Amino acid sequence: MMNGIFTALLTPFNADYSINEKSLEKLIKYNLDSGVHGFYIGGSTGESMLMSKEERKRIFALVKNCSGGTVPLIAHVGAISTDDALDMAREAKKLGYDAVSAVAPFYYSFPLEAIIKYYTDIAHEADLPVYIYNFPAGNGFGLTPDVAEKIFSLDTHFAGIKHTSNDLFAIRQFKNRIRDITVFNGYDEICLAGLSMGADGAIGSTYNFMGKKFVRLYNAFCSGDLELAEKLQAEACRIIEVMCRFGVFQCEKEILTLMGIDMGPCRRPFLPLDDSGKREMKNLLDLI
Ligand code: MN9
Repeated sequence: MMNGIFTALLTPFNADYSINEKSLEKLIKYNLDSGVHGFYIGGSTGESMLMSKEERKRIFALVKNCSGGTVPLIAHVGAISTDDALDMAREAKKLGYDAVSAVAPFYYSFPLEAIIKYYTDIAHEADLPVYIYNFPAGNGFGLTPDVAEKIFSLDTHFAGIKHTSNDLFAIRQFKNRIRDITVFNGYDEICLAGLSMGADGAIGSTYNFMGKKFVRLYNAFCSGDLELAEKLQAEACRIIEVMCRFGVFQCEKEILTLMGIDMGPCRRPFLPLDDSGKREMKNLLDLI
């Protein structure tokens, strides 16, 4: 079973928006040195919805090659099309990934039965543990404990949920009602709250540059040092609050660039970080 702090890996781009493979390697190395317990590849943070299927598969291969096999890797294969998701899931399996994850199909407001079938198709095809990516604010589908229970009863590959939602009660419900489930907290600003409601770990974007802080927080929580865990969460929240004002991914890329890993821009239609955002990120550096 997986647990701990997983970095939802950013995708560095060159100025022309192509994938910056050198920086990706550096970013992975930096995160491994920070002590993170695993990687979540090609999710929202990785700008996967702004990438072609071929690029997403390329990222899976690059990360697999440079992560050295020391930590578990979860490939996000979620797509609006089941066929695309299955194609990426097959690739993840072929590359030796430890698990796949998928956001629910979106845009057409698919009926629940269609969404359930999408997930069981992925579970069947990937033949790997499957983590449902619950991101109601992003794709309009909220995974309730009832629906989760139903999906998990349909195929033994279902292993867990990446819960990117402020509904903390749901974490406890998933844990109480589904045997052996692994729940990852999804919003870094409530990481400690998620852990205290039973989450086994956390997957997040700010761990790209704050991995060390959150690994300390996780260890403090596990060893019962709540005072330290709270202090670290408060520090992180001060940073995340500023980033939310300017655009989280743009800010993360700016911070890492300032730290020496050239991350480039976010893909359009994300707007570039303006000058006041850049100044604020410089000011935040000392707090990291
Ligand atoms: O992967 C991320 N979720 C999204 C998790 O970006 C949708 C989080 O790490 C957030 O970026 C972060 C800031 O809100 O908590």
